Amino acid sequence: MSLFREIISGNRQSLAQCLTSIENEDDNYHFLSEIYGHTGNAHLIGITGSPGSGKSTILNSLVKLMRKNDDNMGILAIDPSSQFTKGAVLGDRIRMQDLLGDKGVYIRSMATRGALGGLSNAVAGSIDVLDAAGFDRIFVETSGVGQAEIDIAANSYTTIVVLLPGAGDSIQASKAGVLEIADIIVINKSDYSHASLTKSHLLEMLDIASHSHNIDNNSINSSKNIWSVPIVSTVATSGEGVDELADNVYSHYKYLCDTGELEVRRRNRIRYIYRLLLQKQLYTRLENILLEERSIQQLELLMQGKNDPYTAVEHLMKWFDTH
Ligand SMILES: Nc1nc2c(ncn2[C@@H]2O[C@H](COP(=O)(O)OP(=O)(O)OP(=O)(O)O)[C@@H](O)[C@H]2O)c(=O)[nH]1
Ligand SMILES: [Mg+2]
Repeated sequence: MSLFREIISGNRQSLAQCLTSIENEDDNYHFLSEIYGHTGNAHLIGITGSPGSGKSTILNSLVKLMRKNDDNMGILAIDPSSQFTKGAVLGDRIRMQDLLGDKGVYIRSMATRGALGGLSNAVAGSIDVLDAAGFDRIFVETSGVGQAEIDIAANSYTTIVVLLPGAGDSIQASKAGVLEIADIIVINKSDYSHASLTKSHLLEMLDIASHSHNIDNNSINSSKNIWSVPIVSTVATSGEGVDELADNVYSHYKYLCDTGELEVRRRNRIRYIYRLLLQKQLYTRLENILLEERSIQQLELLMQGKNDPYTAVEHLMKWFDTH
């Protein structure tokens, strides 16, 4: 049986093999294009937040709870910080121990690669493979750092942002624009003090944000089309509040379906992947251009002070446009 057929029929070993090949950035465009026709059915859910905020522990309780509906769950735990992250990867597995024996749950950790856009491409491709493999809900966990956050929002239909009690975290989140990508906010470790203060602080900030948003767009939205971002307090280690989080995940999906927003987000994701792939191809082409005789000549002229970089690049681009 082909690898494609085996994945579609639920073979976990083939699935793992395929995800490894994506992570290694092997040339698998042909395979991914074959898979693509079988995607588009899963609910894609991103969970982001600062390192150690409790994302994996939340997923452990949340997925266990949501499994009661018999949905198959895929979890991709992304570590954007380094290539040498076996510690963090192991940490994720330990936190999600309750799920390890469940045949309806598949957990995969993924570390970053050096090449530009490597991780972004790998995340998008892996999600598609899990989708084609028939998982009903796919969770993508990543620590909120720069590009990883953008990737998670672009790849998800529902984005959960995890914050910690204490004003610092919420202020930082608002500055970094994290609140803009949140569909659901979780204040985890609510067993620590300041949890309720953080919640009221966040509510205030969300209120200001939604007002300025409405003024900016001069929009008259009917209230049923507006999703007001819920703030859920949790203690992931005991499972407290996780049922409320699960309810919100279901409600958000219903909202997406009922309002047509799901289609909007699906299209946005397609646009994002299209751009990502094109970017990667053009980047490879750029690397080749730099090795071309004409480019080396231009560089040599620059080094000798016989030209300036602006004219050199213009000259080169004109040459490539006509060749
Ligand atoms: N007190 C308390 N501890 C918690 C809670 N949730 C998680 N923890 C602990 O916080 C630590 C980090 O939890 P993780 O679930 O690994 O956090 P994470 O966000 O997945 O971490 P990274 O994947 O490394 O970014 C662990 O020691 C958890 O046991 C909580 O609600 N209360
Ligand atoms: Mg984790």
